[in-house]
Amino acid sequence: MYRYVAPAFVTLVSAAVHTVQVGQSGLVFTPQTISAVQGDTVVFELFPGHNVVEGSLDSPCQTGDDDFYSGPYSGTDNGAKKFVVNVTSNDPVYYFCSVQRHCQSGMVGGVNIPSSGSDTIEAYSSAAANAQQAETPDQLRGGQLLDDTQIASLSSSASSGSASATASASSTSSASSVSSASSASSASSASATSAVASSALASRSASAATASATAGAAGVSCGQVSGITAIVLGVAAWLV
Ligand SMILES: [Cu+2]
Repeated sequence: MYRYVAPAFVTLVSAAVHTVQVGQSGLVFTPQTISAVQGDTVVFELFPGHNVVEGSLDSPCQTGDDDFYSGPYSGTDNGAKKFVVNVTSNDPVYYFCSVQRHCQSGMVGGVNIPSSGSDTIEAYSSAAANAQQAETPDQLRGGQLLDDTQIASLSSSASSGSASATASASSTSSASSVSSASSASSASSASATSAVASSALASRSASAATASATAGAAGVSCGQVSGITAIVLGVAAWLV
């Protein structure tokens, strides 16, 4: 007599590409804050006379050794200079423009910034107003300058949910530093875990993967480009 055993292993990967305009509308990041999850990508479009430097809430307009910096604006880019940073955790990340007194004037922004309490972007902005001087790193770090073709391929990778988006996102994660430490349990790994649990229950059915993919999509907050990859590996074994 044969028994049909078909456990399904599901890996769910979601990635979004978020675009932030740096100085297109004056001394502001547009949007000022975004929500992103580990594995997402942030594309900073640099406009004349601005840059983006990662900082911390405790030291407004100052940067740390592991923080990202876009490098200076070259003078001819006008939004064509795109600095791409990988989101390596779900923790808040604060950043500012270090040109002249832009930071003190409120040119600050962030990822996953609390909307209430003492850590809001307004709190960072008002603390920045009192900073003596904005700090500019010596050279670009913590991200990559990519051209439109490379950005497009990044976006299409994310929307098709291919493994390459994940691979390129991880490849620079050691150098990049959207946050100091990656959290042990990301939203995506949590989704993957629940997907495995669901599929174990559903066993032979692909519906578990569909349900989990829907749940994962709900977690993609920016939504400019989102991709969901559900890789279902069904292992069927015929046992005597
Ligand atoms: Cu600026």
